[in-house]
Amino acid sequence: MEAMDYDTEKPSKSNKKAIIWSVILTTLIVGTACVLATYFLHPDYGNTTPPDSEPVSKEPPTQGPPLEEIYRVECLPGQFPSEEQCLAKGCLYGETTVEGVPWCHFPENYGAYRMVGSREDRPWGFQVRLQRIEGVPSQFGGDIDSVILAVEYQTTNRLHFKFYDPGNQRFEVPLSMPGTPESQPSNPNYEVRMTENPFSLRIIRKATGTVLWDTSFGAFTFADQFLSISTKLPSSNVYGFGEHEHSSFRHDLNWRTWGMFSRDQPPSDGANLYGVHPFYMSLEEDTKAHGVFLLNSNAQEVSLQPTPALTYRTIGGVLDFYMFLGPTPENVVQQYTEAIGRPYLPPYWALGFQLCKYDYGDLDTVKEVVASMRQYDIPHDIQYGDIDYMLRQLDFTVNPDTYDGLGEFVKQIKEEGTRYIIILDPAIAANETTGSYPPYDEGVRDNVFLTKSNGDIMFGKVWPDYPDLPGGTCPYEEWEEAVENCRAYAAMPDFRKPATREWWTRHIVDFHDNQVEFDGIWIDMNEPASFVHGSVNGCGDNKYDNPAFKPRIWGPVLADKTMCMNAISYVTDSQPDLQYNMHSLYGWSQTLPSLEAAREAVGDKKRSFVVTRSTYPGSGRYAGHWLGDNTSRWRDMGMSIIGMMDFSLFGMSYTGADICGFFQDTTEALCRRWHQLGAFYPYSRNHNTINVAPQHPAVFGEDFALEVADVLRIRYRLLPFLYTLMAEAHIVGSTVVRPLMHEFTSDSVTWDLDRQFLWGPSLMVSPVLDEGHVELNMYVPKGPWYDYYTGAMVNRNVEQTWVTVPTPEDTINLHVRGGYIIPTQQPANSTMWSRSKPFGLIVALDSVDYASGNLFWDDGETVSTYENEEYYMVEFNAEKGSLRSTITHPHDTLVNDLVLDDIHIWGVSDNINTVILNGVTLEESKWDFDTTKRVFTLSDLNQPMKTDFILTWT
Ligand SMILES: *[C@@H]1O[C@H](CO)[C@@H](O)[C@H](O)[C@H]1NC(C)=O
Ligand SMILES: *[C@@H]1O[C@H](CO)[C@@H](O)[C@H](O)[C@H]1NC(C)=O
Ligand SMILES: CC(=O)N[C@H]1CO[C@H](CO)[C@@H](O)[C@@H]1O
Repeated sequence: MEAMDYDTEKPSKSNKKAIIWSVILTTLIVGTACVLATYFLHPDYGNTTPPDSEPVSKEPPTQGPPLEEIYRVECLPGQFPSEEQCLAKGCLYGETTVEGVPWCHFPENYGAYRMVGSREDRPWGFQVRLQRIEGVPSQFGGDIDSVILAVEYQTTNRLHFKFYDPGNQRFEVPLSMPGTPESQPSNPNYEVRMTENPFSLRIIRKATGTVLWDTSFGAFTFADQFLSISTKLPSSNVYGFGEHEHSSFRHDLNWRTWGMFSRDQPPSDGANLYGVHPFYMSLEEDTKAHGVFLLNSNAQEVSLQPTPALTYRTIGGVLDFYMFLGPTPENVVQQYTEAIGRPYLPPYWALGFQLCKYDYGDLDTVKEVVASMRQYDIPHDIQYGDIDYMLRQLDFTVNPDTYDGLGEFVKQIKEEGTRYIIILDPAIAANETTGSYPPYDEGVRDNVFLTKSNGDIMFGKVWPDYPDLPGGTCPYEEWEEAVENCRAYAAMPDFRKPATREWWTRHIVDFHDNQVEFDGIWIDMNEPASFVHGSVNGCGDNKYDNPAFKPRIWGPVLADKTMCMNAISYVTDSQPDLQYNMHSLYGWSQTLPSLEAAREAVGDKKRSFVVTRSTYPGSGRYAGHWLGDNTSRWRDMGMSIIGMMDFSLFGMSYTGADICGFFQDTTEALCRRWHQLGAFYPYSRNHNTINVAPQHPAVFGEDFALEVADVLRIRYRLLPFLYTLMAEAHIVGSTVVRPLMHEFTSDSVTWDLDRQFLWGPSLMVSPVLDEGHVELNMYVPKGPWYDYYTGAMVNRNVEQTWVTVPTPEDTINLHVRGGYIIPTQQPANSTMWSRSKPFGLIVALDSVDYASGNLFWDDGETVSTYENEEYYMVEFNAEKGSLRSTITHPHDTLVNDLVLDDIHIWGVSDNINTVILNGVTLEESKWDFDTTKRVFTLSDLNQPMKTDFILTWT
């Protein structure tokens, strides 16, 4: 008996062979059964429902030979089990030297759930019941026996499917998503099939038969603190998932696992960063695209493998998926943002250049920096105050020693055209003398903070200092000592409570009215970040802070650098829950209340501005996002393009990285190139940290300052175009920073391009990203394309090609795509002045002399101008020999004093003798035709924007 027991646990070689055969046979049999049991569940396939008889329960999976490496899905992730422990879970064990390949993995056709009963049809789709198969070993315990899968056919291109526990209301993310439809679309582009035992799900694109999802892979698991599902993918082109530092836009499927849990973490390879975006887009082999969103906020990870396949693992909530069928990448983003909410339209001035630094030291230094911007005439729309404007880093205070007069200064620069943004961290200092710091006292009174289960406030520590430090500053250099001895207790507002939102608004409005008339708010440290782990008193032993499975997120515990998972955190006023579920929603939950408070503070129905560090799907509706605390390194500058492209997929169009880098001293060469690239960030801000060399545009001397002013003037010239793109993103959900892949999807070279990007469909930005380089190997997709600076064509009728272009130190490559018209405006030192300057047009003709474009214009700062029809919209169309404008949404008062002065038409094929504007021959002094470059330039037209025009040339 002893020997036999031993044999069962550790099969001898001959035993192993027998088992191998039995597995192969079982696999064949089960495999056939699966095919037979595949139901066509779409109504198009008639009323085929599963048989009512209960299928025979399956034996627990038998152990067999390890699978070929690319088919392996990890069993017991993160546990590194021994062979015995692995086999005991019904899994297979096979050592390999290939990094990332799991040793302990699920057998083929493994399944922990089967379908029971019949499919229940509903007006919106159907649901089925899944039952855990008896005898299948549990991975981490807490398995839920009975699970419902509800499949909603929401629209032709949107499928919603959710696995949940019918016996127990589990946490669901309080994001408002489209509701259950009353009926199904008549001919959806997808089809859903299932196998019964083990249960698996397949989603198929009807038009092509491409299988978009196939979960007959790995193991579907639904336990209290471990929910997992794997799917094969139709191709290796996977984009998205965040927030991470990705070294390529297209994912590396070579066994990478990405944790998602919001964390105060400077971008580092493999780290989970500030926001959470469980969304990916996949480009199928035939270049159709689809997207998948997992609506879940618990600590989670996704593992990518070369099969190609992926596995989701999360530790709470439900498995709530939305699939978007595209079929173009832009369609996918439009459909995704239709569901989670379209990006917000920032005020026009928020597209201007922005300047910031942590620890200017004092107001006089800020004044000097602002004066140096004026001195070199560098466009400057926004100046910031980081936490050093505060007294001891306390929200809603101004340091009376170093920033006395800040309120007056802000009033003055605003009159000159430069706005002011303040930072606010969520953490509220708790150690001020009672009565001296109303934000805390009133917060206690109104019960606005995260608490322990007994109702006492749970304290962390962030930046605010204790009031009584000797000499007023922290004498400790060492981090841990400073945290312990200098940092005050800090309470975290719970922004899901109405009382908190009232309290937050009250203090924001009060600060605006009585101290500093800021224009918008920058919300930082809202992961929420803390310098102690969990709380000042730890978290205690509990299942939320110590789950059996911890996804691959940084730090030894979930509460690393944040609040305890067992902190009480409200979903709604009447629904207390836990940080365990709400943690990654913290920054998201702070965003709308901050925007509403800022709007109330600035008044007059002005849009105001919020930029946030921590984000979740839907954050784009209310705010922009900077890419975090990057370092002043060449590689970080390059990766900022990928970061922006990722956020384009996540429905946030107002993004950018800190120009010249945040940590460490920048160099003049890096900072020069970074200003060139940053001039094309939708969110264009130069910012760096404390104790590093200043890096504002004027600090490197006159030549540098004038170069920065020049490249920013290109930005300002193009602002009407950028604003139109932002408006389109807001209206239809298109991307602003657009990967070339979105426009040239059938050109497989573009699938990997992430060192160049587009603004909308038509402006290509190709920066130098490497130190010392003065030429660039640049990809030019199918043309024609025109050089922005000269209007010369680079490739009429040439197929796509790589070219090496000289790119001197002071230049960034910009190209305009034939077929498009870009609206421009003469630049100025801020948008306050540029908005009244004459407009212009760049008309880049395609190979049949056609081009079109448009302009969206409003007052640039009132809320909901599109929704309230308080905007002006004009379309431009060029054909052979003519260009006309058509005002599609007139609004005379908005454009009364505005004119169009210059037009640049590129790629004109026939020579020009006569030019007629609105029926009148134009004097020759107003136009010029360069017969070599084929560039036709008109100037001083003085054409009113409030009337249509027709321009012809022969
Ligand atoms: C800071 O405030 C907390 C909460 O009231 C209190 O427990 C703690 O003792 C205070 N610490 C100091 C140094 O005053
Ligand atoms: C900005 O330019 C305008 C003219 O376009 C000028 O009147 C104004 O003084 C300038 N402002 C600053 C702050 O330099
Ligand atoms: C320079 C830069 O932006 N690098 C990284 C900054 O951080 C974001 C994430 O917040 C990354 O995506 C960028 O690649």
